[in-house]
Amino acid sequence: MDILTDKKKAFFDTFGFLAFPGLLADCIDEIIEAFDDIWAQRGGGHNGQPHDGIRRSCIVPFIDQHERLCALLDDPRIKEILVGLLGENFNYMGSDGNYYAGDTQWHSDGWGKEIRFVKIALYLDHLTRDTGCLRVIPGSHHLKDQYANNVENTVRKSHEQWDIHGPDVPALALETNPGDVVLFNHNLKHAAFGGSPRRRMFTINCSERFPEDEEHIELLKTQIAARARFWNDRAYGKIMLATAGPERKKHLTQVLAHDAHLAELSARAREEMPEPSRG
Ligand SMILES: O=C(O)CCC(=O)C(=O)O
Repeated sequence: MDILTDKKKAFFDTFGFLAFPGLLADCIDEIIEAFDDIWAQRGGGHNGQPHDGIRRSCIVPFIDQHERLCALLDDPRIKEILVGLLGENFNYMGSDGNYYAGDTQWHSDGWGKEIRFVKIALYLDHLTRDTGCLRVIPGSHHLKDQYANNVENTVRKSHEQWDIHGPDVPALALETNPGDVVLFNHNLKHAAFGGSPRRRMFTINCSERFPEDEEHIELLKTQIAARARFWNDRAYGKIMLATAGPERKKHLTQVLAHDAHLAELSARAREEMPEPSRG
C-alpha cells in the first residue's frame, strides 16, 4: 500500500497533521455499530449515566472495549500510517471514546513531548467548520519554533491578545465525513467549535517506543500514571489483550511492562474523585 507516502510524511513533519478522506469508508458501518454498542453497554453516557448533552461523556480506554475496534490496530492501513510516523515498534498508548457537548477550546495534548505521539481521530458524523469538525493550527507543534511558542503562550487568551474569540483564530478546519481519518502530533494546537450536544468521536493514541534508559522509562510511567484519573487499573482492557495476535502484542509490550503502579493510583483517584475524568 502507498497510503503514507514520503510526501505525506514530510507534510506531517512540517504541519503536524494529516487527513485521509475515506480511508475506512469500507468498514465505517461496523465501526459505528461497535461504538454504539459500547455506549449502550455503559448506560449511554458518562460513568454509567445517560449522556446529558451538556458535559462531555468519555470512556477510556475506548477501543479496548470492543473486538472490532481493537482490530483497528491490526488494520494494514492504520498500521502503515503508524509504522511510518512512529516506527516499527510503536506503542499503543490508549484511546478515548466521546460524546462531546459544546466547544473544545484551543489546546495541545502535550507540550514538550520529546517522544513523538500521534492521535488518530475518527469523527462519526458529517462535520463542518461550524458544526464541530477538528480545527488545527498548522505548524504549531514545533517545540523549538518561535511562532509555535508564541501561539502556545497566547492562543488560550485570544480575546485579550487579539480581540478575537476562539473560533476566529486563524486555523485550518478539517471537515470530515464518517470513514475519514484525521491525525495529528500531540503537540499541535487544535480545537472544535459549534458541534451538536452529541458529537461522536473516538481516538487512538500511539507513540514511538520509549528508549529503555531510566529517564525515558520514568517518562513512560508518568504518561501511564495520567490514566489514573479515568480509574483504569491496567493500561489495557481485557478484550484488547485477549484478542491480540503476535503482531498487535508488539505494540502493547512496553506499556504492559510498566503499568504496575497504575492500580494503586487509580484506587486513590476513586477515593478523591466523584466520577472518572471526562477528558
Ligand atoms: O473534537 C474535539 O472536540 C477536539 C478533540 C480533542 O481535543 C482531542 O481529542 O484532543
